[in-house]
Amino acid sequence: MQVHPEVREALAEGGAVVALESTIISHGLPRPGNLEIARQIEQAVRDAGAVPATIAIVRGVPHIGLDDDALSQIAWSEDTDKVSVRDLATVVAKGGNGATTVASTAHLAARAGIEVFATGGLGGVHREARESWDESADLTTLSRTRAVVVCAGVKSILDVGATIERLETLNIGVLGYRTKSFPGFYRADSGYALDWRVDTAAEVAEVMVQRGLLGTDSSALIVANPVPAADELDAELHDRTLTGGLAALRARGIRGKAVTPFLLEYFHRETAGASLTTNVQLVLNNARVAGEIAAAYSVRR
Ligand code: PSU
Ligand code: MN
Repeated sequence: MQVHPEVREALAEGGAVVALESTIISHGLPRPGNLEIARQIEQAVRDAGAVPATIAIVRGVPHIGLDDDALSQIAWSEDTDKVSVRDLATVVAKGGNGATTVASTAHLAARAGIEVFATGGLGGVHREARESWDESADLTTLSRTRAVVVCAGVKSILDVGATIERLETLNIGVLGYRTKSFPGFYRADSGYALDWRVDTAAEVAEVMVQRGLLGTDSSALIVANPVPAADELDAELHDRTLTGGLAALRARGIRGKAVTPFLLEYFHRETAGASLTTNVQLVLNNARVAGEIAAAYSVRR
């Protein structure tokens, strides 16, 4: 693994570091604007007082923290694969480029000693999973990976209720950040209630300390941070686009790791960019909160 000098220094001093995933950049946001958004996400982490570490495989080397060249490569190159945990060794062995999902980012971050991680939305249980068996490896990986993942819940393209049940089974804790409702990604409230609410980064840091003391930190903790009300996608537009996207998915017979990127792209196209604006704002918001949590936790240690 190649750890960026700035990240290595911060880790050595027990400073605040936030891991960022790269699939969201390569497969979740449209080119060419994705590069500038990736830079803004890193800046949001910095503004909150932490060092960003975007994670990706560049020419066969896992990178923890990317310089601008590597970030451009991941954002713009056509030959960057979406890489889950099971693909990591193969992409490295072949010397390829890989954008890491929540699962593989959390895995590499934990190996580098980074605990706090920001993303947009988690993968989860897909609708019709009873037939397709499509459940993201994000869930199983987070069940055995030490990480605090700040996200805006899961997209409504998934079976939200089933995903919440799986989080419970897999010992993945969920804290609502200033909410007692599980966020619905493009919408602030998915309609599902949460057991726990926290209101400050310091409160999350206290939970992190207690996880360590109690030995319950071998699985992940989700900090569910709703999109700000001003940035929500219109409810009616959301529902209409969701129905259309799921129908298009079925009609085209799309399967496996292509499902999530297909639906994201469908949303961006069909809402004429409105879902993209929501998506960018919620990621920036998550990056900021993750930075604040990492900063609060570094003070506690
Ligand atoms: N959710 C989003 N945007 C994304 C993803 C999820 O709102 O870009 C990406 C993340 O990298 C996540 C991955 O880990 O999709 C999940 O893919 P799958 O459903 O194939 O496991
Ligand atoms: Mn899947």
